[in-house]
Amino acid sequence: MLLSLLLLPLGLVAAETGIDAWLRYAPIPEAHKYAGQIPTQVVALNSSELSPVLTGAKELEQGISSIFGQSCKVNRWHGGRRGGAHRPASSIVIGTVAEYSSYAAKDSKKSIPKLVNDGFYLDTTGREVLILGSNERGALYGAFEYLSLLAQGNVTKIAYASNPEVPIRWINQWDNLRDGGTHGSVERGYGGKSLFFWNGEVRPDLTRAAQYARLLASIGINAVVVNNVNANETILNSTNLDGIARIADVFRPYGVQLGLSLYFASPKALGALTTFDPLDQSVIKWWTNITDEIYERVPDFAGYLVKANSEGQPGPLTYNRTLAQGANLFAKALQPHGGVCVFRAFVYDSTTINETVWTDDRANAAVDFFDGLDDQFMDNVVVQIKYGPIDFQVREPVSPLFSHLRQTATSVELQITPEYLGQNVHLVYLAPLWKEILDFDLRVDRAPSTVKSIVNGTRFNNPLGGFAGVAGAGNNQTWLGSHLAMSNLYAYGKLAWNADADSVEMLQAWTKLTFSHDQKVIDTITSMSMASWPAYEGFSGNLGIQTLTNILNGHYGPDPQSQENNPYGQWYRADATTIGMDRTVNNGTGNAGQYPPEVAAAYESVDTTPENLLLWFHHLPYTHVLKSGETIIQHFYNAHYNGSAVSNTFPSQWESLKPYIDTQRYEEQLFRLVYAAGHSLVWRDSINNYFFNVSSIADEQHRVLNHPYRIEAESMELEGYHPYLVHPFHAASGTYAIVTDTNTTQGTATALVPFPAGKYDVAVNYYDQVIGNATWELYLDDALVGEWKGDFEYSVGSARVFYIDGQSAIRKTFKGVDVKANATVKIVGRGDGMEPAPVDYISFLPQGVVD
Ligand code: GCV
Repeated sequence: MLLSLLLLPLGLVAAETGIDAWLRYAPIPEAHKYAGQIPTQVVALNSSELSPVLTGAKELEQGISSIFGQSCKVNRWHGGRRGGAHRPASSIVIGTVAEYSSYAAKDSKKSIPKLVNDGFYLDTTGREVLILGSNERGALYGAFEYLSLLAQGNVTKIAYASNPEVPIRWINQWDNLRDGGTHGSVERGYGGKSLFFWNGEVRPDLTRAAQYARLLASIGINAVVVNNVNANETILNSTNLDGIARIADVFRPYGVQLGLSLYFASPKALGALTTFDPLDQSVIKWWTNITDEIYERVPDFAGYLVKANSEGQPGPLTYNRTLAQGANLFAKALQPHGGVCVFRAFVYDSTTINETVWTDDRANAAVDFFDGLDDQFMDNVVVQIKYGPIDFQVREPVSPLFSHLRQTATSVELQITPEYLGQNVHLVYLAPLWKEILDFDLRVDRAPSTVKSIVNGTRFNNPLGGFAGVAGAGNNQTWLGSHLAMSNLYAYGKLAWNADADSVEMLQAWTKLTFSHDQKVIDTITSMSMASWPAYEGFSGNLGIQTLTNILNGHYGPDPQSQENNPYGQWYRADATTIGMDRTVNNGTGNAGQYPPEVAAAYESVDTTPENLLLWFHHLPYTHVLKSGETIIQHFYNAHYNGSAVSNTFPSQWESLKPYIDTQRYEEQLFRLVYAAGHSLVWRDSINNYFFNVSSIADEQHRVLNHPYRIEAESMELEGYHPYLVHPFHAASGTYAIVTDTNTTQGTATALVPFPAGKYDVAVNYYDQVIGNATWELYLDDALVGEWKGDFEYSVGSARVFYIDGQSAIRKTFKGVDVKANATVKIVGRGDGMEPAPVDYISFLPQGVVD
């Protein structure tokens, strides 16, 4: 053992899959130095097999042995008071405060600070380490906290109580019962198939579900809603209710409760009633019965999550009932059992708004729908509000609804799975975005009213509020699809526990636990992660204009035009001279007026609106001058260049960590970062070309539409390939790509390289659609430089893309290629499936040039 401990600092890079996330309990550097300071046994004050206390004790045993190479066996306490003198030194005592009271001798009993539900007390100052929860779950949280400190090499003597910010610290999984359809197994999930469901039923093997519960418990999550808010009534059939009970069983030892999303029309769709009117007696009875049945199977069932009258879902408005009447239908059925009805505020009608009506605005929907209902919700209803008024965009103001619901408990819905932020192929660390939302002061009644003070209940005295995180975890080994993205899940849990937690501190603790204690690793991952949201905002959508992505399918690559002229309401109203939504009261949609007066006044005026939200609230000429002195259009151009330049530093930053990170995780992450760097250029060019086309205003720095190192594929000599006009036009350099004459034949594109001899990074921009594996070969003077396949869809979980567009556009780079004078470059493409081996251009980039 000693030998292996001594070797550890040198050889910590064995392959890892990522499945252990931050719970790797990796041996810490120089673990032997801690010998004598680490307890050698755990006393579990609750020995019932399913108790989270026992789970915590076992976790301590496993963790300590793994971190320190030292045994720390669990002893189960079976009652009887233990005197101080007889207690073995060097032990950890874990249990609830009540259990500790029976256990400890009067003379040695510590006084425990006040704990709220799920809180814990951790004390390492005495002869025993005490981990005491206000309840069993709290004790487990304390065990994870202690282990996290140890795994970070922190053995300082500490004694403190830790209480959660909010009672509702939930994860929402948008898991479908079946794979397939437009959204696959996990809607907006990029980490594989559902952990819970397969083929319409609950999976027989729930091992991964249990592992997920463990991961979530370690960051203080206390419930998971396991199925998609776009729910299916069959979740409530008796086979699935039995299955649901099995999921709850594997969650229980981790203190994680189970919740379900409901399909509002289930009484009709499943129960064969003729109505689902929430005031109809037969409907009320139906929901009461089904709820009772659930509680028979799952006595600690958390409650329901309801999406109603939104995006085609039925709801109370279908029967002219109010949203409150809809929510209360479920709340009443849940109330006798202590369950909660979480009712989503994401209610909007995409059939009635029209961009040509200047005052129409989807951002107004939540307040319009919920106004007047504040005093009508039952006490066990929580209204769950997406952080911004539209839909998880790269930047949005806080939803004004937080300031309207004063008598109703609210929770903030954050999206861990970054649907609009690069889908875990791009790196985007979200904690800074979430913190801006949580810390935003709505100034209700001209008094401090941060979002966190509203959802934690202190501002309006609503004790039942909280956080919902849409996670999208799946069954691949990385959980979310990307190793670095796991910092978002970690930070979400930490913020739900303590909304004041610091973005960098969370990130660095996570890095130590997930990768390494080495300062170089910590500094590099901090630098990349903290730069990632601004970089993504830079190349995806600036000044509050939203993520300019394809909103009609995918939500992934650039496609600004898809946001305009349709009833989804993610408009930015660009014309040849002006851009932005006028949301002022004076002249626009009135949305600014939905905020309390001080905030409304700030948003009403161009001068006082924060510039990162300028075009969210104002419609302005492209030539409007910002505080920086740039015009709006020049700011767009610059931000897109700067953001993509930052993204292009990530691969080399990550490469500098090669000696410190195991091969598998290193390679998998590098693959994503390299791809994302190339895709950031697709974003940059696409959006810049689009706005140049709309505004006809040239880039002062002459970069837009000026790419001196490119050879456009359509300008090459083609055989078996022909030019193809890409839609949208700005998703191709020069608007054209080339495609093979049929989807299964070969094409060749040849050109003379018009650059001097030298060393170049040769980049080929091509398109990889989901169905088919086209192949490409790149030759210089008939010598093969490299070959590759269109199989990207198997290695990333981002949206499935059928088209040749900004979502399927991708870059393959060969670094440091020696190019002779007057060389000939040739691409040979072979179509397959839907893929006609499309190519956009080839770049010959002198060393250090990014384009
Ligand atoms: C689950 C957006 C997403 C949908 C999601 C919806 C919601 O529109 O694109 O996938 O549906 O929000 O939050 O209900």
